[in-house]
Amino acid sequence: GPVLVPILGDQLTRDLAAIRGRTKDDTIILMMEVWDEATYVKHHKQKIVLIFSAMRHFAEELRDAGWTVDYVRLDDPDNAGSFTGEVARAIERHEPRLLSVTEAGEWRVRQDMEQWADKFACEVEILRDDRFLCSQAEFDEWAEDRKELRMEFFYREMRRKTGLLMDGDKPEGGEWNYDSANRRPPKEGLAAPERPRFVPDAITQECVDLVEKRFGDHFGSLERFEWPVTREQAEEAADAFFAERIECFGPYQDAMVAGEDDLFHSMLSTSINLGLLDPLDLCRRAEQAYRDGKAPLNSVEGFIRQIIGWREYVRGFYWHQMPHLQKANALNAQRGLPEFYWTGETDMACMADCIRSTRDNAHAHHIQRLMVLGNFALLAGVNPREVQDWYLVVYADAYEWVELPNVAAMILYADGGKLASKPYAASGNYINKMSNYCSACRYSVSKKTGEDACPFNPLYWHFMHRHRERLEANPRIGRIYATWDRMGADRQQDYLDSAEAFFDSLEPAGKHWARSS
Ligand code: FAD
Ligand code: DLZ
Ligand code: SF4
Repeated sequence: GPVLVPILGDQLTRDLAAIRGRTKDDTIILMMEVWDEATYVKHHKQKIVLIFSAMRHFAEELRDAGWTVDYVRLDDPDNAGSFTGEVARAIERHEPRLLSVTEAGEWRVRQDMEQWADKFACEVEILRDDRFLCSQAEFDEWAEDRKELRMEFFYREMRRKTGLLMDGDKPEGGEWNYDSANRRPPKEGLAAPERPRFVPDAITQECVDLVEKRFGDHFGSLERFEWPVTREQAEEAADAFFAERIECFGPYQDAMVAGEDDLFHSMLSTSINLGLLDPLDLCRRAEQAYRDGKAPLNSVEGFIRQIIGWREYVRGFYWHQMPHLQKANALNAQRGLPEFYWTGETDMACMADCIRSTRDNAHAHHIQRLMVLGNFALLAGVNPREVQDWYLVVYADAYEWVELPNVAAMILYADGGKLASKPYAASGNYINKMSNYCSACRYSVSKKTGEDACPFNPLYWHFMHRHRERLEANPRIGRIYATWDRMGADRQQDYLDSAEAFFDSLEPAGKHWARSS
């Protein structure tokens, strides 16, 4: 029999390990739209359209290149609904001599995959996903004996390994990290060049109709669907980023402007995660822009750090910390996720804008995810499982391997500080400095307590107060308690009362948006 090669929805490249060594006349590629994947959380509608459309387009790409593709659609009457069920059916159809698959990105799917050798009569091989620079073994070795797993040190290893922005054995320009140059607040009227937007073709439109019909009760808007769904479109999006936006990427990386949903970000995460773009190739292009004098070092280093630093690091961290990372709750946060994360109905102008962008685009940029939406969940003490589900549902680029470390460890400190040296807690001041949100908000960012005070202000102190025992010993935080102690009991009580009053006004999510009951 032939070799059967299942390709998962986020493995859409002909460079994939399981495709690379195969011959066309001896291989059947299997692609499966399955109910379990579309509903293990109730993904944003755009996320499902994106993945189905990109899968269907990739199947065409493969067929055009002469491969045999067995493509199972969601509404095929015999669809078994799961990867394992569909692989079993395909084995009956094709009687392969070998099942060759590239390891799944997520724990949940890899657990299933590891059963396949026992379940199926044919031989099974699981290949390493070498779209990532750093293998699990390499990460585990790096992490061994380290108490703290700081990205910065991992990142330097990756710079050396790839030779990106290296000047011999020294970092280009003398520093490894130019983050301090990447915190410019938005100036009045800051706006970025329009990025390319991709009009749905017939294949995408069919997916839109399918999702409206089958997943109509999922979160999110389908009014504008503009994501790249093919390799050519993704390349066009990358070209536009390198031509028009990378120059300002660095300085305005942490800036937020109401209604400006992309600013100078690359908007390439969906394409990278699907396999439409190669991350190392993008880094090389960024370096070239610097060498050609088209982009400053701080922009290029920042971009490269996000990819060979953060992206590789969180993936290593995920596998290193699974499965317990899913349940981690070091700060014992128990509050339900407020309803407004789903509806956007809140008077906090910053939260409302970030949630609107999330609903309209299945996207928000990094600092919105971190310092607005994430910071609020941290300060309010929202249960990590509910926050994890939300992030996994709402972003088109969300897969558990990248979402979970960012949510549990980066924003919520639920891992107790393995990833971050301190919680990313901030009061309204930070958001005011880095955005134009506060001028249009019904709350006053300069008011510290009382009804009109920016909720981030009392929430910040409530958080610091309730976690004093754990945080006081941390040298990067401890001195904050000197400020708190100097306030005196009345002022402290005002803060705590204001925070409690705000908590009382929160409505927990009513209907179960993230998971089917
Ligand atoms: P850019 O700002 O242009 O950055 C370039 C690339 O760097 C991104 O495309 C991405 O591949 C990579 N990158 C940047 N930051 C990170 C990071 N912290 N972790 C991993 N990769 C990074 N990214 C996802 O791809 N999927 C997620 O589910 C996801 N969830 C997140 C949840 C939280 C709470 C936070 C704080 C961040 C999350 N991120 C996630 C990281 C980051 O916010 C997105 O990658 C980024 O906003 C994507 O937009 P962009 O392509 O314009 O990124
Ligand atoms: C996210 C997703 C969705 C919504 N649907 C599918 C699908 O029907 N078929 C598929 O192959 N992949 C899908 N995916 C992506 C998978 O969840 C992702 O490839 C794995 O979880 C990675 O471990
Ligand atoms: Fe957000 Fe507070 Fe500013 Fe309002 S005042 S936009 S709640 S930071």
